[in-house]
Amino acid sequence: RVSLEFREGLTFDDVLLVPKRSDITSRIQTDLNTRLSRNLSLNIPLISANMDTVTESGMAVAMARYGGIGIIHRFLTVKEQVDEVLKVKRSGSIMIENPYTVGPDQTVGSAIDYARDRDVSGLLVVSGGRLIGIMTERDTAFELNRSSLVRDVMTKDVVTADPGIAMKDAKQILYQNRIEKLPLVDASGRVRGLITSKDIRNTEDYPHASKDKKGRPLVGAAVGVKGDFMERTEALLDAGADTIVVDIAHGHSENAIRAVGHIKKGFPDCELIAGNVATAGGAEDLIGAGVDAVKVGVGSGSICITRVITGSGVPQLTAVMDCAKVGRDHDIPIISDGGTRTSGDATKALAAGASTVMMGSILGGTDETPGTVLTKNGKQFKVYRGMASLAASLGRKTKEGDVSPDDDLNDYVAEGVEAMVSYRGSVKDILRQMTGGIRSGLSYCGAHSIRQMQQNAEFVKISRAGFAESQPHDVSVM
Ligand code: RVP
Repeated sequence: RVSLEFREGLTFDDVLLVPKRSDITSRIQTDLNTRLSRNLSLNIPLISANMDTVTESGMAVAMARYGGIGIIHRFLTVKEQVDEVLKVKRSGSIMIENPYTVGPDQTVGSAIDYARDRDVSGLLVVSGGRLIGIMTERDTAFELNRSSLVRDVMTKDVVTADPGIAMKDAKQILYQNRIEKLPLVDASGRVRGLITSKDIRNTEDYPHASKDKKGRPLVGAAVGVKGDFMERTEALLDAGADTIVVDIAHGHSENAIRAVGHIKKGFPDCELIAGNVATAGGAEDLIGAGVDAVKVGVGSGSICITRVITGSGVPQLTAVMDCAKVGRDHDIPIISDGGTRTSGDATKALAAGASTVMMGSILGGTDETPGTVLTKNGKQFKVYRGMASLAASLGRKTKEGDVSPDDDLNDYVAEGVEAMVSYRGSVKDILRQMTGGIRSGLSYCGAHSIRQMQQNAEFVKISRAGFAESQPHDVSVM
Protein backbone atom coordinates (compact mmCIF):
# COMPACT_ATOMS: atom_id res chain seq x y z
CA ARG A 1 0.00 0.00 0.00
CA VAL A 2 1.23 3.43 -0.86
CA SER A 3 1.77 5.60 2.17
CA LEU A 4 0.15 8.94 1.64
CA GLU A 5 1.87 10.57 4.55
CA PHE A 6 4.54 13.04 3.57
CA ARG A 7 7.67 13.58 5.55
CA GLU A 8 9.55 16.79 5.21
CA GLY A 9 12.87 16.59 3.40
CA LEU A 10 15.29 19.46 3.81
CA THR A 11 18.57 20.38 2.25
CA PHE A 12 21.35 22.84 2.93
CA ASP A 13 19.58 25.94 1.62
CA ASP A 14 16.52 25.21 3.76
CA VAL A 15 18.35 25.78 7.04
CA LEU A 16 20.94 27.82 8.86
CA LEU A 17 22.98 27.05 11.94
CA VAL A 18 22.01 29.20 14.92
CA PRO A 19 25.04 31.14 16.22
CA LYS A 20 26.07 30.23 19.77
CA ARG A 21 28.24 31.89 22.41
CA SER A 22 31.85 31.12 21.52
CA ASP A 23 35.09 31.27 23.48
CA ILE A 24 37.18 30.74 20.37
CA THR A 25 39.50 33.68 19.78
CA SER A 26 41.14 32.38 16.60
CA ARG A 27 39.70 29.80 14.25
CA ILE A 28 43.08 28.06 14.18
CA GLN A 29 42.19 26.79 17.66
CA THR A 30 39.46 24.65 16.18
CA ASP A 31 40.16 20.99 15.55
CA LEU A 32 39.08 19.46 12.24
CA ASN A 33 40.19 15.93 13.09
CA THR A 34 37.54 13.41 12.29
CA ARG A 35 36.84 9.77 11.59
CA LEU A 36 36.58 8.58 8.02
CA SER A 37 35.51 5.09 9.06
CA ARG A 38 35.58 2.78 12.06
CA ASN A 39 39.39 2.64 12.23
CA LEU A 40 40.65 5.46 10.02
CA SER A 41 41.05 9.12 10.94
CA LEU A 42 41.63 12.22 8.87
CA ASN A 43 43.00 15.62 9.80
CA ILE A 44 40.37 17.45 7.76
CA PRO A 45 36.85 16.19 7.02
CA LEU A 46 37.16 16.31 3.22
CA ILE A 47 37.22 13.53 0.63
CA SER A 48 37.55 13.76 -3.15
CA ALA A 49 34.87 11.85 -5.03
CA ASN A 50 35.52 8.55 -6.79
CA MET A 51 34.75 9.99 -10.21
CA ASP A 52 36.79 9.74 -13.39
CA THR A 53 36.96 13.52 -13.74
CA VAL A 54 37.97 14.02 -10.11
CA THR A 55 40.18 11.42 -8.46
CA GLU A 56 43.18 9.61 -9.80
CA SER A 57 46.59 9.69 -8.14
CA GLY A 58 47.21 13.44 -8.64
CA MET A 59 44.10 14.41 -6.67
CA ALA A 60 44.56 11.66 -4.09
CA VAL A 61 48.13 12.80 -3.35
CA ALA A 62 46.96 16.38 -2.86
CA MET A 63 44.02 15.41 -0.66
CA ALA A 64 46.24 13.31 1.61
CA ARG A 65 48.90 16.04 1.80
CA TYR A 66 46.40 18.48 3.23
CA GLY A 67 44.91 15.99 5.67
CA GLY A 68 41.98 14.50 3.73
CA ILE A 69 41.76 11.53 1.41
CA GLY A 70 40.99 10.79 -2.24
CA ILE A 71 39.12 7.74 -3.50
CA ILE A 72 40.49 6.46 -6.82
CA HIS A 73 37.56 5.83 -9.17
CA ARG A 74 36.83 2.33 -10.47
CA PHE A 75 36.38 2.94 -14.20
CA LEU A 76 39.88 1.74 -14.91
CA THR A 77 41.27 -1.72 -15.47
CA VAL A 78 42.36 -3.42 -12.25
CA LYS A 79 45.98 -2.84 -13.21
CA GLU A 80 45.44 0.84 -13.97
CA GLN A 81 43.64 1.39 -10.68
CA VAL A 82 46.34 -0.49 -8.75
CA ASP A 83 49.01 1.68 -10.42
CA GLU A 84 47.18 4.81 -9.27
CA VAL A 85 47.14 3.52 -5.69
CA LEU A 86 50.83 2.68 -5.89
CA LYS A 87 51.66 6.16 -7.18
CA VAL A 88 49.92 7.70 -4.18
CA LYS A 89 51.61 5.35 -1.73
CA ARG A 90 55.04 6.03 -3.17
CA SER A 91 54.55 9.77 -3.40
CA GLY A 92 55.01 10.47 0.26
CA SER A 93 56.74 7.46 1.72
CA ILE A 94 59.45 8.25 4.19
CA MET A 95 61.19 5.17 2.92
CA ILE A 96 60.16 3.39 -0.27
CA GLU A 97 60.17 -0.30 0.54
CA ASN A 98 60.24 -1.76 -2.96
CA PRO A 99 61.90 0.79 -5.22
CA TYR A 100 61.49 0.32 -8.96
CA THR A 101 64.46 -1.40 -10.58
CA VAL A 102 65.78 -2.19 -14.06
CA GLY A 103 68.31 -4.65 -15.39
CA PRO A 104 71.63 -3.47 -16.88
CA ASP A 105 70.86 -5.01 -20.27
CA GLN A 106 67.54 -3.26 -20.77
CA THR A 107 67.52 -0.46 -23.31
CA VAL A 108 67.58 3.12 -22.07
CA GLY A 109 64.34 3.76 -23.97
CA SER A 110 62.44 0.98 -22.22
CA ALA A 111 63.80 2.09 -18.83
CA ILE A 112 62.76 5.71 -19.45
CA ASP A 113 59.26 4.58 -20.43
CA TYR A 114 59.05 2.36 -17.34
CA ALA A 115 60.06 5.25 -15.07
CA ARG A 116 57.72 7.70 -16.79
CA ASP A 117 54.74 5.35 -16.48
CA ARG A 118 55.35 5.19 -12.75
CA ASP A 119 56.05 8.90 -12.27
CA VAL A 120 59.54 8.32 -10.87
CA SER A 121 62.69 10.17 -11.82
CA GLY A 122 65.18 7.38 -11.28
CA LEU A 123 65.59 3.61 -11.24
CA LEU A 124 67.95 1.35 -9.34
CA VAL A 125 69.93 -0.97 -11.57
CA VAL A 126 69.99 -4.49 -10.20
CA SER A 127 71.80 -7.57 -11.47
CA GLY A 128 71.66 -11.01 -9.87
CA GLY A 129 69.64 -9.45 -7.04
CA ARG A 130 72.40 -6.93 -6.23
CA LEU A 131 72.58 -3.19 -6.71
CA ILE A 132 75.12 -2.29 -9.40
CA GLY A 133 74.10 1.24 -10.33
CA ILE A 134 71.47 3.92 -10.51
CA MET A 135 69.90 5.55 -13.54
CA THR A 136 68.41 9.01 -12.98
CA GLU A 137 67.27 11.83 -15.21
CA ARG A 138 70.80 13.22 -15.00
CA ASP A 139 72.14 10.10 -16.68
CA THR A 140 69.66 10.23 -19.53
CA ALA A 141 69.14 13.96 -20.00
CA PHE A 142 71.47 14.06 -23.01
CA GLU A 143 71.15 10.42 -23.99
CA LEU A 144 69.29 10.58 -27.24
CA ASN A 145 69.97 7.00 -28.22
CA ARG A 146 67.08 5.04 -26.77
CA SER A 147 68.56 1.76 -27.93
CA SER A 148 71.79 2.00 -25.91
CA LEU A 149 71.94 -0.13 -22.76
CA VAL A 150 71.27 0.94 -19.18
CA ARG A 151 74.72 -0.38 -18.12
CA ASP A 152 76.40 2.14 -20.43
CA VAL A 153 74.67 5.25 -19.08
CA MET A 154 74.04 4.41 -15.40
CA THR A 155 75.99 5.93 -12.52
CA LYS A 156 78.08 3.13 -11.09
CA ASP A 157 79.42 4.68 -7.90
CA VAL A 158 76.29 4.67 -5.85
CA VAL A 159 76.25 6.09 -2.34
CA THR A 160 74.25 3.65 -0.22
CA ALA A 161 73.31 3.26 3.42
CA ASP A 162 72.33 0.56 5.84
CA PRO A 163 68.60 -0.34 5.93
CA GLY A 164 68.36 0.65 9.60
CA ILE A 165 69.71 4.20 9.08
CA ALA A 166 68.08 7.03 11.08
CA MET A 167 66.34 9.71 9.03
CA LYS A 168 68.60 12.51 10.26
CA ASP A 169 71.69 10.52 9.20
CA ALA A 170 70.12 9.81 5.82
CA LYS A 171 69.49 13.53 5.36
CA GLN A 172 73.10 14.26 6.22
CA ILE A 173 74.39 11.76 3.62
CA LEU A 174 72.06 13.13 0.94
CA TYR A 175 73.22 16.66 1.68
CA GLN A 176 76.94 15.92 1.98
CA ASN A 177 77.00 14.03 -1.29
CA ARG A 178 74.62 16.45 -3.02
CA ILE A 179 72.50 13.52 -4.17
CA GLU A 180 68.76 13.03 -4.43
CA LYS A 181 68.48 9.28 -3.85
CA LEU A 182 69.91 7.02 -1.19
CA PRO A 183 69.40 3.27 -1.77
CA LEU A 184 69.38 1.17 1.39
CA VAL A 185 71.39 -1.97 0.86
CA ASP A 186 72.02 -4.90 3.21
CA ALA A 187 75.33 -6.66 3.83
CA SER A 188 74.82 -8.96 0.84
CA GLY A 189 74.20 -6.07 -1.56
CA ARG A 190 70.45 -6.52 -1.83
CA VAL A 191 68.23 -3.47 -2.09
CA ARG A 192 66.04 -3.09 0.99
CA GLY A 193 64.64 0.37 0.38
CA LEU A 194 65.17 3.87 -0.96
CA ILE A 195 65.16 7.27 0.70
CA THR A 196 64.85 10.32 -1.54
CA SER A 197 65.29 13.97 -0.71
CA LYS A 198 62.01 14.71 -2.48
CA ASP A 199 60.13 12.44 -0.07
CA ILE A 200 61.87 13.98 2.91
CA ARG A 201 60.91 17.45 1.69
CA ASN A 202 57.33 16.25 1.21
CA THR A 203 56.99 15.00 4.75
CA GLU A 204 58.41 18.28 6.07
CA ASP A 205 56.28 20.46 3.78
CA TYR A 206 52.99 18.76 4.68
CA PRO A 207 52.95 18.34 8.45
CA HIS A 208 49.17 17.72 8.54
CA ALA A 209 49.15 15.00 5.90
CA SER A 210 46.99 11.96 6.55
CA LYS A 211 49.26 8.95 6.71
CA ASP A 212 49.17 5.22 7.21
CA LYS A 213 51.20 3.37 9.84
CA LYS A 214 54.24 3.37 7.56
CA GLY A 215 54.07 7.12 7.06
CA ARG A 216 52.66 6.86 3.51
CA PRO A 217 49.71 8.96 2.29
CA LEU A 218 46.25 7.52 2.90
CA VAL A 219 44.31 6.57 -0.21
CA GLY A 220 41.05 4.79 -0.92
CA ALA A 221 39.78 3.01 -4.01
CA ALA A 222 36.31 2.24 -5.30
CA VAL A 223 34.95 -1.09 -6.49
CA GLY A 224 31.61 -2.12 -7.94
CA VAL A 225 29.23 -4.86 -6.84
CA LYS A 226 29.48 -7.18 -9.84
CA GLY A 227 32.07 -8.75 -12.11
CA ASP A 228 35.63 -8.43 -10.92
CA PHE A 229 34.94 -6.67 -7.61
CA MET A 230 36.52 -9.37 -5.40
CA GLU A 231 39.66 -9.69 -7.51
CA ARG A 232 39.84 -5.90 -7.75
CA THR A 233 39.50 -5.52 -3.97
CA GLU A 234 42.29 -8.01 -3.38
CA ALA A 235 44.62 -6.28 -5.83
CA LEU A 236 43.87 -2.83 -4.38
CA LEU A 237 44.44 -4.02 -0.81
CA ASP A 238 47.70 -5.67 -1.87
CA ALA A 239 48.78 -2.36 -3.39
CA GLY A 240 48.18 -0.70 -0.03
CA ALA A 241 44.75 0.93 -0.39
CA ASP A 242 43.66 1.98 3.09
CA THR A 243 39.98 1.70 2.40
CA ILE A 244 37.75 0.14 -0.23
CA VAL A 245 34.58 1.95 -1.22
CA VAL A 246 31.74 -0.16 -2.58
CA ASP A 247 30.27 2.32 -4.99
CA ILE A 248 26.78 1.94 -6.42
CA ALA A 249 24.08 4.53 -7.09
CA HIS A 250 21.43 2.58 -5.14
CA GLY A 251 23.39 1.22 -2.21
CA HIS A 252 20.30 -0.03 -0.43
CA SER A 253 20.07 -2.99 -2.76
CA GLU A 254 20.60 -6.72 -2.44
CA ASN A 255 23.55 -6.41 -4.80
CA ALA A 256 25.33 -3.93 -2.57
CA ILE A 257 24.56 -5.77 0.66
CA ARG A 258 25.78 -9.03 -0.88
CA ALA A 259 28.99 -7.43 -2.18
CA VAL A 260 29.71 -5.92 1.25
CA GLY A 261 29.21 -9.34 2.86
CA HIS A 262 31.53 -11.04 0.36
CA ILE A 263 34.28 -8.48 0.77
CA LYS A 264 34.10 -8.55 4.56
CA LYS A 265 34.20 -12.34 4.52
CA GLY A 266 37.09 -12.53 2.05
CA PHE A 267 39.06 -9.66 3.59
CA PRO A 268 38.04 -9.27 7.24
CA ASP A 269 40.67 -6.58 7.89
CA CYS A 270 39.55 -4.42 4.99
CA GLU A 271 38.30 -1.00 6.08
CA LEU A 272 35.11 -0.97 4.06
CA ILE A 273 32.92 1.96 3.10
CA ALA A 274 29.73 1.48 1.10
CA GLY A 275 26.97 3.55 -0.41
CA ASN A 276 25.11 5.41 -1.49
CA VAL A 277 22.02 5.33 0.66
CA ALA A 278 19.69 8.09 1.79
CA THR A 279 17.62 6.53 4.56
CA ALA A 280 17.96 5.13 8.05
CA GLY A 281 16.97 1.71 6.67
CA GLY A 282 19.73 1.87 4.09
CA ALA A 283 22.34 2.79 6.67
CA GLU A 284 21.05 0.09 9.01
CA ASP A 285 21.32 -2.63 6.36
CA LEU A 286 24.83 -1.68 5.24
CA ILE A 287 26.01 -1.50 8.84
CA GLY A 288 24.37 -4.88 9.44
CA ALA A 289 26.36 -6.25 6.49
CA GLY A 290 29.58 -5.09 8.16
CA VAL A 291 30.63 -1.73 6.70
CA ASP A 292 32.96 0.62 8.55
CA ALA A 293 31.38 3.81 7.18
CA VAL A 294 28.26 4.64 5.20
CA LYS A 295 28.23 7.00 2.23
CA VAL A 296 25.04 9.03 2.05
CA GLY A 297 23.51 10.86 -0.91
CA VAL A 298 20.99 9.87 -3.54
CA GLY A 299 20.36 12.43 -6.22
CA SER A 300 22.17 15.28 -4.48
CA GLY A 301 25.22 15.48 -6.74
CA SER A 302 25.61 18.54 -8.95
CA ILE A 303 25.78 16.40 -12.11
CA CYS A 304 23.17 13.90 -10.94
CA ILE A 305 19.73 13.62 -12.53
CA THR A 306 18.59 10.52 -10.64
CA ARG A 307 15.74 12.47 -9.05
CA VAL A 308 14.62 13.77 -12.45
CA ILE A 309 14.81 10.41 -14.21
CA THR A 310 13.55 8.11 -11.45
CA GLY A 311 11.67 10.40 -9.10
CA SER A 312 13.72 8.98 -6.21
CA GLY A 313 15.96 10.60 -3.65
CA VAL A 314 16.03 12.39 -0.33
CA PRO A 315 17.18 16.01 0.15
CA GLN A 316 20.73 15.78 1.43
CA LEU A 317 20.43 17.32 4.89
CA THR A 318 17.53 15.06 5.87
CA ALA A 319 19.33 12.03 4.41
CA VAL A 320 22.43 12.80 6.46
CA MET A 321 20.43 13.39 9.64
CA ASP A 322 18.48 10.14 9.28
CA CYS A 323 21.57 8.06 8.53
CA ALA A 324 23.70 9.78 11.18
CA LYS A 325 21.24 8.76 13.86
CA VAL A 326 21.74 5.12 12.89
CA GLY A 327 25.48 5.67 12.57
CA ARG A 328 25.63 7.07 16.10
CA ASP A 329 23.75 4.07 17.49
CA HIS A 330 26.34 1.72 15.97
CA ASP A 331 29.37 4.04 16.27
CA ILE A 332 29.82 4.05 12.49
CA PRO A 333 30.79 7.30 10.72
CA ILE A 334 28.66 8.82 7.97
CA ILE A 335 29.98 10.48 4.80
CA SER A 336 27.84 13.20 3.23
CA ASP A 337 28.29 12.78 -0.52
CA GLY A 338 26.92 15.21 -3.08
CA GLY A 339 25.40 18.65 -3.19
CA THR A 340 28.16 20.45 -1.29
CA ARG A 341 28.74 23.81 -3.01
CA THR A 342 30.27 25.89 -0.24
CA SER A 343 32.05 25.58 3.09
CA GLY A 344 28.70 26.55 4.63
CA ASP A 345 27.07 23.45 3.09
CA ALA A 346 29.94 21.29 4.38
CA THR A 347 29.56 22.77 7.87
CA LYS A 348 25.83 22.06 7.84
CA ALA A 349 26.46 18.45 6.73
CA LEU A 350 28.96 17.98 9.57
CA ALA A 351 26.64 19.60 12.10
CA ALA A 352 23.87 17.29 10.90
CA GLY A 353 26.00 14.32 11.88
CA ALA A 354 28.30 13.53 8.96
CA SER A 355 31.91 12.91 9.95
CA THR A 356 33.25 13.80 6.52
CA VAL A 357 32.10 15.38 3.27
CA MET A 358 32.79 13.99 -0.20
CA MET A 359 33.16 16.59 -2.94
CA GLY A 360 33.00 16.42 -6.72
CA SER A 361 32.20 19.69 -8.44
CA ILE A 362 34.10 21.86 -5.94
CA LEU A 363 37.30 20.04 -6.88
CA GLY A 364 36.43 19.35 -10.52
CA GLY A 365 38.13 22.42 -11.98
CA THR A 366 41.51 22.04 -10.29
CA ASP A 367 44.93 21.19 -11.69
CA GLU A 368 44.92 17.88 -9.84
CA THR A 369 41.93 16.33 -11.64
CA PRO A 370 42.45 14.15 -14.72
CA GLY A 371 41.84 15.98 -18.01
CA THR A 372 43.01 19.21 -19.57
CA VAL A 373 41.96 22.81 -19.24
CA LEU A 374 39.68 23.92 -22.08
CA THR A 375 39.11 27.47 -23.24
CA LYS A 376 35.67 28.63 -24.32
CA ASN A 377 34.70 32.24 -24.99
CA GLY A 378 37.90 33.36 -23.32
CA LYS A 379 37.18 31.46 -20.11
CA GLN A 380 38.93 28.35 -18.85
CA PHE A 381 37.10 25.16 -17.90
CA LYS A 382 37.58 21.50 -17.12
CA VAL A 383 35.17 18.71 -17.95
CA TYR A 384 33.25 17.33 -14.98
CA ARG A 385 30.74 14.58 -15.60
CA GLY A 386 28.43 12.25 -13.74
CA MET A 387 29.55 8.65 -13.61
CA ALA A 388 26.10 7.65 -14.82
CA SER A 389 26.26 10.05 -17.77
CA LEU A 390 26.28 8.66 -21.29
CA ALA A 391 29.87 9.78 -21.92
CA ALA A 392 31.15 8.13 -18.73
CA SER A 393 29.30 4.93 -19.54
CA LEU A 394 30.98 4.82 -22.96
CA GLY A 395 34.34 5.23 -21.26
CA ARG A 396 33.73 2.34 -18.93
CA LYS A 397 32.21 -0.18 -21.28
CA THR A 398 35.40 -1.88 -22.40
CA LYS A 399 36.95 -1.66 -18.95
CA GLU A 400 34.35 -3.15 -16.66
CA GLY A 401 32.19 -5.13 -19.00
CA ASP A 402 28.99 -4.08 -17.28
CA VAL A 403 27.86 -2.47 -20.50
CA SER A 404 28.67 -4.73 -23.41
CA PRO A 405 29.96 -3.11 -26.61
CA ASP A 406 27.03 -4.78 -28.35
CA ASP A 407 24.42 -3.16 -26.14
CA ASP A 408 22.18 -0.69 -27.86
CA LEU A 409 23.17 2.60 -26.31
CA ASN A 410 19.68 3.91 -27.00
CA ASP A 411 18.65 1.65 -24.12
CA TYR A 412 21.07 3.34 -21.74
CA VAL A 413 19.19 5.60 -19.35
CA ALA A 414 21.62 8.21 -18.12
CA GLU A 415 21.26 9.43 -14.55
CA GLY A 416 24.07 11.94 -14.83
CA VAL A 417 25.09 14.79 -17.10
CA GLU A 418 28.31 15.88 -18.76
CA ALA A 419 29.29 19.34 -17.63
CA MET A 420 32.05 21.90 -17.43
CA VAL A 421 33.27 23.65 -14.32
CA SER A 422 35.43 26.77 -14.17
CA TYR A 423 39.14 26.17 -13.97
CA ARG A 424 40.15 26.93 -10.37
CA GLY A 425 43.91 26.42 -10.10
CA SER A 426 45.39 24.26 -7.39
CA VAL A 427 43.36 22.15 -5.00
CA LYS A 428 45.44 23.62 -2.20
CA ASP A 429 43.63 26.97 -2.39
CA ILE A 430 40.21 25.32 -2.52
CA LEU A 431 40.98 23.22 0.55
CA ARG A 432 42.29 26.27 2.36
CA GLN A 433 39.02 28.12 1.68
CA MET A 434 36.91 25.10 2.62
CA THR A 435 38.72 24.33 5.86
CA GLY A 436 38.87 28.04 6.79
CA GLY A 437 35.11 28.31 6.28
CA ILE A 438 34.40 25.15 8.28
CA ARG A 439 36.62 26.36 11.12
CA SER A 440 34.71 29.64 11.21
CA GLY A 441 31.48 27.65 11.08
CA LEU A 442 32.57 25.70 14.16
CA SER A 443 33.36 28.94 15.90
CA TYR A 444 29.87 30.35 15.16
CA CYS A 445 28.46 27.20 16.76
CA GLY A 446 30.69 27.73 19.80
CA ALA A 447 32.39 24.41 19.07
CA HIS A 448 36.08 23.53 19.26
CA SER A 449 35.71 20.34 17.27
CA ILE A 450 33.37 18.67 14.80
CA ARG A 451 32.13 16.32 17.49
CA GLN A 452 31.34 19.22 19.79
CA MET A 453 29.47 21.00 17.00
CA GLN A 454 27.40 17.86 16.41
CA GLN A 455 26.42 17.92 20.07
CA ASN A 456 25.64 21.67 20.22
CA ALA A 457 24.29 22.42 16.76
CA GLU A 458 20.88 23.94 16.39
CA PHE A 459 19.31 24.42 12.99
CA VAL A 460 16.69 26.98 12.11
CA LYS A 461 14.51 26.36 9.09
CA ILE A 462 14.36 29.37 6.82
CA SER A 463 11.85 30.79 4.35
CA ARG A 464 12.52 31.90 0.80
CA ALA A 465 12.89 35.42 2.16
CA GLY A 466 15.40 34.16 4.71
CA PHE A 467 17.33 32.43 1.96
CA ALA A 468 17.33 35.57 -0.18
CA GLU A 469 18.59 37.55 2.78
CA SER A 470 21.46 35.07 3.19
CA GLN A 471 22.80 35.83 -0.30
CA PRO A 472 24.39 39.12 -1.31
CA HIS A 473 21.36 41.31 -2.04
CA ASP A 474 20.39 44.77 -3.19
CA VAL A 475 23.88 45.45 -4.43
CA SER A 476 25.69 44.80 -7.71
CA VAL A 477 28.26 42.18 -6.89
CA MET A 478 31.60 43.03 -8.50
P1 RVP B 1 28.93 17.08 -6.19
O1 RVP B 1 29.99 17.29 -5.17
O2 RVP B 1 27.64 17.80 -5.88
O3 RVP B 1 29.41 17.41 -7.58
O4 RVP B 1 28.54 15.52 -6.15
C1 RVP B 1 29.46 14.49 -6.33
C2 RVP B 1 28.76 13.18 -6.13
O5 RVP B 1 27.74 12.99 -7.10
C3 RVP B 1 29.61 11.94 -6.29
O6 RVP B 1 30.46 11.69 -5.21
C4 RVP B 1 28.56 10.86 -6.48
O7 RVP B 1 28.00 10.42 -5.27
C5 RVP B 1 27.48 11.60 -7.24
N1 RVP B 1 27.49 11.25 -8.67
C6 RVP B 1 28.53 10.95 -9.46
N2 RVP B 1 28.05 10.67 -10.68
C7 RVP B 1 26.73 10.80 -10.61
C8 RVP B 1 25.77 10.58 -11.67
O8 RVP B 1 26.12 10.39 -12.83
N3 RVP B 1 24.50 10.63 -11.35
N4 RVP B 1 26.39 11.15 -9.36
